Amino acid sequence: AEKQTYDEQAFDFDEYMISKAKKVHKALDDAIPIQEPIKIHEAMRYSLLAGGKRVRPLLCIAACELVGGDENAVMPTACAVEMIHTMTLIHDDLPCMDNDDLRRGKPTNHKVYGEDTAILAGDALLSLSFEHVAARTTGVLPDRVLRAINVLGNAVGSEGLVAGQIVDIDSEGKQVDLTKLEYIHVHKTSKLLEAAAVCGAILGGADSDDVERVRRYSRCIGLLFQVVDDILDVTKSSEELGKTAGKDLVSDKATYPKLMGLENARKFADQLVAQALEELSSFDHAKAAPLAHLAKYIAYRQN
Ligand code: GRG
Repeated sequence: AEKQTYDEQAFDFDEYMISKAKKVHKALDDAIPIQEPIKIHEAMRYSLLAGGKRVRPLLCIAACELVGGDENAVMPTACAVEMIHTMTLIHDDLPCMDNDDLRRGKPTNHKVYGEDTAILAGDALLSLSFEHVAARTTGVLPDRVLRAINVLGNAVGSEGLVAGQIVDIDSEGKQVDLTKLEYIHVHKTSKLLEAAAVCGAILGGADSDDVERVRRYSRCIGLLFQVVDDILDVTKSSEELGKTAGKDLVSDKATYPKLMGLENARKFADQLVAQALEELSSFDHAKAAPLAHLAKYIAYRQN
């Protein structure tokens, strides 16, 4: 019953998201000045400042504030997770990966700057992300900064995003069951969302129990993100086609609706929201409001 009360709370989630996103945008803009060599800095800025929902920085900041920390303490890390996210998108769009021409409504990085520069822009963003946390974090015990860098490195590498991507690539054209689908999503999507929130909690001064609660919350959010994405793909394309079977029900790609049916996928999403809210239940209600609303925003978004 407690988790139902968030709706009634006087908390303006849209206002919260917009104001935080603006601050993050400004901090990202400041993090990469246009300097020599101009081409690489422009390419980095092109994708980083192209828009996007800024869900990861928001998670990082909200988790920090949840445990009583200050926004300024996590801003460099909030920027770092968006730099990492952006570099994975740049590399994911390359001809040797997904070969996409459009991202965030604009031509992809390699379409504008060429493949060579796009690869380097991704590399430079990844490197800068760690440098930025190490160099710019202030007002936090060094031990906590080290722990945050550890969490970030783990989320990106061969136990994180890279693991998800390689298993995804290797599954192409093969039968993918629910266990494998979940493995891919947990690594490609949840790991970085999880790292964003966990780093926010660590830098905000959380004890280990609270860090684990935030970790479990964000793991639900990551899966939720994917389940809802899969559901929207089906419902959107069936609207477009005016038919019951959507694009992803007929394509080769494994999705939740395909493997468990649309109704069960919706039930799974509902369970994940409930679980996410449950993890927040021991925190101060007002401080948990942004994360509670974020869970619902991800669950009930229409596109
Ligand atoms: C780390 C060197 C290195 C490589 C990464 C390419 C790759 C290996 C991994 C791919 C990871 C990937 C593209 C995962 C999908 C993540 C995802 C859910 C993207 C969509 O995120 P949104 O909706 O996007 O938050 P916006 O544009 O709003 O930021």
